[in-house]
Amino acid sequence: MQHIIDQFQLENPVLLPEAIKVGIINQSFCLKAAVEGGKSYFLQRINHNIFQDVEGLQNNINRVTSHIRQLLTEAGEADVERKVLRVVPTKDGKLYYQTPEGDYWRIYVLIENALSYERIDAQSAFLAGQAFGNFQCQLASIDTDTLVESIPHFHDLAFRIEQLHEALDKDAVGRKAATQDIADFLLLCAEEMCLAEQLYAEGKLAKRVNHCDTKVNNMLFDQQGNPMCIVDLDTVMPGFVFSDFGDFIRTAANTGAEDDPNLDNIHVNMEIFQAYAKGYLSTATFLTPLEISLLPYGCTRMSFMQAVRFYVDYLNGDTYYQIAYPEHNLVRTKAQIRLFVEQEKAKPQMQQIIDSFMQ
Ligand code: GN1
Ligand code: MG
Repeated sequence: MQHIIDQFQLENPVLLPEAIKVGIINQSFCLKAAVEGGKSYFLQRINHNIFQDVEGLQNNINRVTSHIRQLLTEAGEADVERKVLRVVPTKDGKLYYQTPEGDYWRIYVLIENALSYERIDAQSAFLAGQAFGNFQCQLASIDTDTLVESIPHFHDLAFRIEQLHEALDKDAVGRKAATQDIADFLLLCAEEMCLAEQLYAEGKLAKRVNHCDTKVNNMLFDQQGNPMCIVDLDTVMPGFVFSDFGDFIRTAANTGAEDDPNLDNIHVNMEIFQAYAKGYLSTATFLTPLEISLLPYGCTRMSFMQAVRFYVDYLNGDTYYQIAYPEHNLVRTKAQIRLFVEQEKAKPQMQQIIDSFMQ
């Protein structure tokens, strides 16, 4: 791995890479500074089966981080380097390194003394809502033509339903028969959940630049508990605002785990929902009344889409997500379906909360 590290413009020597577990797509390592007071780095092998246009992906990230850095600098922010990621170029000025074997690697400067959470309380959810609303405002001034879809049709639910039909038709590893009830349920809800695609086709809904992976653990907090930096920018691309609102609620306002084998653990934490919505609506000033009124739909949409994606991967024989045990994607699917059902039940209450902030 030393050969890979040597390709990049690091400011100081680093210790041997330590594998760290973040996300379920890329492989990540920490490169701690080998000298007192030196910089540490975050090394990642990009999963290029999933991100097939690595050049476009890295250009997106560079575009977004440079843009945010400029806005923060203009606003006179202190400590800008802890508030936005910095991509480390290779010695020949590229944003990634491709090995002779065809693997892709990239390095960021590590943001030290940062905390990330799998679960947060209501006060942090409020601050996180403000921070994500603000992030979307910052991205609003990026010309969407300068970004590529790093994964084509990533949060296009109609496309995900097509993938479901294909996976069912193929039944690549013979998992369909035993899970037919799941397929039936997902297909039954599909049309209603594609409301955003329908409104977009009718010209009623706009696309905006979104993060598209606003899981609670993709926000770094400082030691005082204030949101500092939004990370994991692989999927920043144009989409519906529901992606970012919904994915945060999907992960932060679930009393169970994303892959909880005990479905009874899974409920909507309304306190977190309320706090996040309040924070988000205070900074996401660009939202139209239609977008605001559909935020509860945005939550059910994202849990539903995640259920479809996990189930498709299960049917396809686990080719996309890293799994920890053979039935992991099925367990994930069932947990996301339960969350979706719980959110459907909580929708009227969610709507009331949103309405109360808009009066
Ligand atoms: C993947 O690897 P990670 O945790 O950043 C996925 C997200 C899913 C998430 C589910 C590129 O994100 O869309 O919501 O798993 N990212 C991609 O945990 O597919
Ligand atoms: Mg991600």
